[in-house]
Amino acid sequence: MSQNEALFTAITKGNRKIVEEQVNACVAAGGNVVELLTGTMIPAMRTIGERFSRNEVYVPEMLIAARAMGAGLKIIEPILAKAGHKPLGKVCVGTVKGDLHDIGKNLVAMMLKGAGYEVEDLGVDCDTAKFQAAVDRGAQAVLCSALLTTTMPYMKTVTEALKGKNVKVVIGGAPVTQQYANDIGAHGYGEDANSAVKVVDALLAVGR
Ligand code: B12
Repeated sequence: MSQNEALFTAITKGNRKIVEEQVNACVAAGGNVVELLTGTMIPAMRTIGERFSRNEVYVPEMLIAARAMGAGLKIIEPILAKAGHKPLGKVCVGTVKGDLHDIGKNLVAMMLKGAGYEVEDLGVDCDTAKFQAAVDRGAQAVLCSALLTTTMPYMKTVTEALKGKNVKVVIGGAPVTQQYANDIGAHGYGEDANSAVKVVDALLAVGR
């Protein structure tokens, strides 16, 4: 998979204008936006995380990189979402309590919309009451995201609060593993936004 160097650098440097220009140029040329996302944009965010770990950049740099990434995602979102069909099912997505990371969660929401689900985005810092209310509004699957090892345990709280309800709990995020999902009794785990769709398809018995 080839990498768009200009876009990669623009995300890592938090240059929103160039990110928008590069993504728009790809769209205008009829390029593959999924490839742009997985081959360039997500690796750029991973690189920023590695630099943060090495103390080469700090929170403000992470934040401007995230904003630049968000601007690019905004352009891609309507292209990924196929409008005008009957939803395959209703799901909700949220980042758990105490956690403000939303890029991965937004991607998961985007991919599920694109795959034909009705998606309620609950935002960040979601407590169990928020997830429960979405289930009461008809969500058949709850997708929880966590990026911090300190907020990950809240997924157990959510899973336990929803036990006995007619809903599937799927978890994901950088520190989360299949083993952790098994340990806390979640119904599913996905390592990325594509696998989120596959896991939800399987749990809700949606055939493609
Ligand atoms: C950008 C960023 C920020 C931004 C977030 C902006 C935003 N709007 O999201 C800001 C600057 C606010 C931030 C703040 C903090 N951050 Co931060 N951040 C990151 C960074 C660099 C990138 C995260 C990201 O967007 N990745 C790109 C997306 C696409 O990947 P992703 O989120 O993993 O999502 C993918 C998969 O995980 C999966 N997925 C995600 N969710 C779900 C859910 C389901 C259901 C499924 C199936 C799949 C799935 O699919 C996604 C797409 O493929 C990471 C580094 C990293 N490597 O993750 C650190 C990182 C997560 N942050 C970290 C830290 C420490 C913090 C702070 C505590 C820093 C501080 N001292 O203040 C605060 C905490 C704030 C809070 N309460 O949440 C640490 C966490 C360490 C740990 N082990 O807990 C990391 C790992 C950096 C590091 N290397 O140390 N951060």
